[in-house]
Amino acid sequence: MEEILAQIARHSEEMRTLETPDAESLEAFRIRFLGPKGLVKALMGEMKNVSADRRKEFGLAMNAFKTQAEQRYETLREALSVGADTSGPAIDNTLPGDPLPTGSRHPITLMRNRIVSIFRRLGFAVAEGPEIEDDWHNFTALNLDEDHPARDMQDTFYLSKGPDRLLRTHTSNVQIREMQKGSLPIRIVCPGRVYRNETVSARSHCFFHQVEGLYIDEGVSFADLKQTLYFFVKEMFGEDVKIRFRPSFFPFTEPSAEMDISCLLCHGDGCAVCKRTGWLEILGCGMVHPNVLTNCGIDPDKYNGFAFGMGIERPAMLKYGITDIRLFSENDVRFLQQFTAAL
Ligand code: 2NL
Repeated sequence: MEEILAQIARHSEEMRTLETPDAESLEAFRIRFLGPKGLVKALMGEMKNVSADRRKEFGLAMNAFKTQAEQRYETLREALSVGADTSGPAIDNTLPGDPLPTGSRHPITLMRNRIVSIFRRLGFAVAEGPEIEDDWHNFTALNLDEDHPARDMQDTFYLSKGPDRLLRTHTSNVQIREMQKGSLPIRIVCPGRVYRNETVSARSHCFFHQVEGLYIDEGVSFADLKQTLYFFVKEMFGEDVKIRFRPSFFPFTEPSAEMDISCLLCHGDGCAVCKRTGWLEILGCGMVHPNVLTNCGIDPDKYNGFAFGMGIERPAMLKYGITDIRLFSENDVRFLQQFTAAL
């Protein structure tokens, strides 16, 4: 028994002083002390040679030895992993950094910016206004009578009735507000989101984007309107694109017209996109109705002007080959990351 206790004490001392500078010597420590053929197991096996009255004493000594071995092993193992790789710099400064993900502009934003920047070169300023509007600024001021179908709940999202609050159906409300300010002449474009109570499909959505334009001064002519829009189309779609005006009707303009451009895909030959007509309708326009000027406190005998309105989604779909309008508002990064133009 004394001999066994002396052995335990010797190995305990050996364990205390033993250093393991690398993974190999650490593993050797584990095998020597804690392995299946290690010292803890072997000395434990001496139990049978200990007399019954000293087994308790032996058991306590062996337990202490085993715990010491386990703790020492843990300490040595931690020291090794903390000090790991001290041979070279912990960080390789020569590696390239993690790339920062850069965003891309939304295709509607790209198209809006293109449209707006062309009109800015012609001296138009950008004006913005509320998306939640009262019925006077959205309808009444624009010469729509009380029973005009656009006012119907079927077509317009109402937030409240009496007083009426609604989601604007066009950005004309911004132009009405600019005219009410009374500072003339006015030359503005009004980009923004508008809402219509329509069934969502690949071709139409309950909200979309618009750019409207307004020019009010003395002696503005229909020729000014045509030349402004000619310039816009050439800048936007190229010199080769043909243009035509068709008479139309809007309550807020007189005379009114719709403007078509020759189909960008078939160049006028007729295809599925232009429904075999060779033409694409891109905007509505006209000379501002005198009633609208009067409603906004502008004297129609002194001033006149033109206005136009166009959607952004359709030209964006044409330009980028997008076939479903819902993609614009689904926020799928795989869709959004495809548009990398700078503008
Ligand atoms: C279309 C037609 C148009 C206007 C919008 C307008 C605004 C005021 C006065 C007169 Cl304040 N007119 N805007 C004029 C003609 C057509 O839009 O098809 N838009 C998508």
